[in-house]
Amino acid sequence: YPISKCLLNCPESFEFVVPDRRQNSHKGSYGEVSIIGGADGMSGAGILAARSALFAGAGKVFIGFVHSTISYDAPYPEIMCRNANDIQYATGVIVAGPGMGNSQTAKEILHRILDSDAPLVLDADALNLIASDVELQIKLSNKITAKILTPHPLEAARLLGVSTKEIQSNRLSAANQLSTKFNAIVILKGAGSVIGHPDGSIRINTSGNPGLATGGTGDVLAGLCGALLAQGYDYFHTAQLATWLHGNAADTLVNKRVGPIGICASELPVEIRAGLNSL
Ligand code: NPW
Ligand code: AMP
Ligand code: MG
Repeated sequence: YPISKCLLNCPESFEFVVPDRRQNSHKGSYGEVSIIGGADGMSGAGILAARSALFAGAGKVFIGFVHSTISYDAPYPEIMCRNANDIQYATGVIVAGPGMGNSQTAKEILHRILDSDAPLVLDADALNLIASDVELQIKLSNKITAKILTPHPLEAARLLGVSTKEIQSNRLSAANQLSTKFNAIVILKGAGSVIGHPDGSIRINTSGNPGLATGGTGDVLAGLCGALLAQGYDYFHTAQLATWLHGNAADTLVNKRVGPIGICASELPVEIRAGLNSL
């Protein structure tokens, strides 16, 4: 299969249409996203993901904070903040992991999430918890709703029980192994993110730059995936569009000389929104 067919290098390479916002629509038409994460000391990760989901057009955005010591007052007035134990796991898309930590509470919440029927985006500590718990791995593999996993190379290494070096030496194979193992779409992040489909299809993203090598950018990608899934995109299309838009946002910032040095994760959602509205 020619590798050129796998390259995501411009919106024209998408094999799907990005629909317009419908005239006769309302917030219920664009889905709900709940970000589960933001444990003590990492509330920023949850907030970055939630803000990203908001800027990417989700109808309603919640954060379920995993610990209770921070204020539940919204850091952005549009975002609804709860304790993770009080989130309704039956409605909307769940994005679990950004800043979730590896506490026993986090693990119990992840069990509840994997027992629910919610479409899932799993990132960061949700993946680390799964890597260390066989029961969670079985639940994830058996879950039949849409699943997108967004590991960076070390998270992928933990999930496959190998070294980061082994992941990086054959990224296509690693993405493929993970998507087969968990019957999920996998976005193996890093320069040239690789997207694997359980049927063996692969896409390689060409947007993005080393300005993205800074804390919180992955959390923004996870929230973006959640927003697109909530708006009805198929899970493979969600992964492709999100990965491309995320890298394209960083490229736009470089073109404006806001980077590559010093790009901040919180600057990406505005550019992601511009990218989405221009498609
Ligand atoms: P090294 O250094 O090369 O050995 P961790 P985390 C590797 C939250 N955050 N290519 C690399 O390893 C997250 O959401 C909170 C090769 C790197 O040091 C998580 O919940 C923030 N290697 C939690 O923190 C903002 C690569 O992985 C190591 C690689 C921990 O997540 C920050 C890091 O992995 C953060 O998002 C690549 N492309 N990429 C907040 N504001 O609240 C990564 N690695 O140890 O799992 O830590 O990713 O920071
Ligand atoms: P995380 O490590 O979870 O914060 O995710 C980092 C995000 O930045 C992922 O989307 C990576 O693909 C992206 N990224 C990191 N480094 C680079 C790079 N050198 N070139 C392009 N994208 C990168
Ligand atoms: Mg991350």
